[in-house]
Amino acid sequence: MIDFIEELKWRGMLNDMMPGTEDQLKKEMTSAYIGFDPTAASLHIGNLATIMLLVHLQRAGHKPYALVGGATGMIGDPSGKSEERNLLDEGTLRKNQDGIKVQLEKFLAFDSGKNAAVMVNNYDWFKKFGFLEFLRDAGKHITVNYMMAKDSVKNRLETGLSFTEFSYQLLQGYDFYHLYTEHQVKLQMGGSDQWGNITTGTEFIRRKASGEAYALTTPLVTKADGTKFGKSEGGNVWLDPEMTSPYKFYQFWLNCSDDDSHRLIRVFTLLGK
Ligand code: 383
Repeated sequence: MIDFIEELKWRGMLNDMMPGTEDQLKKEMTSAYIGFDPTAASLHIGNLATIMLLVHLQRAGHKPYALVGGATGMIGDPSGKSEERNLLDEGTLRKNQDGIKVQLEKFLAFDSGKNAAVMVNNYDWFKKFGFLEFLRDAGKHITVNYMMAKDSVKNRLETGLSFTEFSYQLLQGYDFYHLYTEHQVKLQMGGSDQWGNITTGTEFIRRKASGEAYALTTPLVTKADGTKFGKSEGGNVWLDPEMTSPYKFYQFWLNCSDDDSHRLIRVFTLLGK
């Protein structure tokens, strides 16, 4: 059986993890999740880098959860974004959500017994949540001071950040709490841009459930010019062949520099040492 953390280390896929994460993974079959917001009709290769975390997790005998952000997609994560986003309409969100689901299904084994992958949608628990109830049950556990210390908020204090986007970390934090209490999910993973949101979740779990949960991030895949593979910036490499043609997709990998390809082969393929 492969060791998940060792595997990530030699592949250069480990950015940061909370103390105790490795012990938890050694102790028992652990359920871990990553969230994907339906902000576009397709996932891109930046998302794929983190899907690979779930793939390795499952190959190491643990249980992967893929969360589709039906609710969080309605709000918009300010992490790594320098400007307020436009809200997406319901139709677009639904279409995006369906597309992303189909893509995620291709990478994980959903019928492999005990550690079969599970797909969840946070709209399922948020649709029943009233505003007052949310303020009392969720908001009360996290201080504004704590929320303001996150990079996603700090970086926007000059340029502006709506109350809507400011609240985003509470939604993601609450998701982790929900999955922890309902599905025993003890680890949340993501790109390094997600560290702040993930740790709001572990904080929630500590305060609301007196529980211990863990965080692990992978380095963001960067473009040749050092910038992030975002979804709303131009030049994305999409997984959907209608959005990035197979020709362009192939050319993208072929055109990678030799220096980059060593790194990329370790992240995007299952080839061994
Ligand atoms: C929503 C609800 C959760 C947990 C996570 C989320 C989504 C998260 C987010 N993620 C990005 C996205 O959706 O915005 N707030 O595009 C990207 N991820 C992954 C990875 C990444 C991040 O889907 O770094 C790149 O792909 O974490 O930017 O309860």
